[in-house]
Amino acid sequence: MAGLWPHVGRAWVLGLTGAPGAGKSTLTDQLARTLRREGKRVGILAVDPTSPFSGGAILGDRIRMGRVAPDPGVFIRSMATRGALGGLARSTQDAIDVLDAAGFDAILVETVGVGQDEVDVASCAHTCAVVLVPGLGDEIQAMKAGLMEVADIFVINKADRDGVEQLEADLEAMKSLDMPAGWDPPVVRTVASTGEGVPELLRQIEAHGDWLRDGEGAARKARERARLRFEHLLAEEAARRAKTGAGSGRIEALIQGIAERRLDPYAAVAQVLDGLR
Ligand SMILES: Nc1nc2c(ncn2[C@@H]2O[C@H](COP(=O)(O)OP(=O)(O)O)[C@@H](O)[C@H]2O)c(=O)[nH]1
Ligand SMILES: [Mg+2]
Repeated sequence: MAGLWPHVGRAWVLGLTGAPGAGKSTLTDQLARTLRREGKRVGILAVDPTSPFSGGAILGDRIRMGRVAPDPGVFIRSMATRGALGGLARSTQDAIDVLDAAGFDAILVETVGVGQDEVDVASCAHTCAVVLVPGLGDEIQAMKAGLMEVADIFVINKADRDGVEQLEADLEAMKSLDMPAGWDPPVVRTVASTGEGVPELLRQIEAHGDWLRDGEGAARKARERARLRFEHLLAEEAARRAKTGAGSGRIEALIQGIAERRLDPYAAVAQVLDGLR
């Protein structure tokens, strides 16, 4: 990372998050194609253990062109590393940095929007698009769990289905309640399977980028990302050093002590950290 760091910071990172089946991979594929036509190099990180492009159009494309003319302008990586050291957000952020340093202009990060892990992943992006589907009713409720505040753009995908107006009305109503002043997240309708609405989505992504760069948004977001990353790494490294310092035998004894209720967990942690120099 020390070697890469001087080269990091050029790429635009777009997060696409939403429920499984919402059409994130299909949308990512459409966006990637459009960006390729503009001559941009595109990195794709699929942080989606449920469907890492397994049936997606990109895989199809790669197989179709794969053997003769692999597109060196597109790089795809699945990040099904749940449970990995440091968590999904860290490995995703590291992968983003590698692609950024490698000169990819745009990095598309697909995540399933369910838990805190995914909200953290979404916060790795400059622009976060929350992908919703009409007719699912509980969608908006699910978003209250934290995705609402990370949304820079709302995408109503599968706009070829019934219920688009209802979802749009629900979103607008919710926005007027919850949104701080500043950027007003637009609602964009798409049909990812045909590409309809994708140019408008790209236009809104660019508009959000312009807004970030013009104001203090970009600097503020960069600082939030830096803080999150630093704090995660600090906690992780502190835990690692404390454990190494104390030795595994002592750690196991403390754990046993907590299990047998001889020791409260806070006291156990304090004992280890007090030994950390
Ligand atoms: N009718 C319709 N189907 C779509 C649309 N976008 C994606 N799909 C289909 O929905 C399914 C799930 O799409 P996928 O991109 O894998 O969703 P993901 O799990 O969010 O990545 C696939 O069968 C797609 O072909 C759309 O706009 N309209
Ligand atoms: Mg997918």
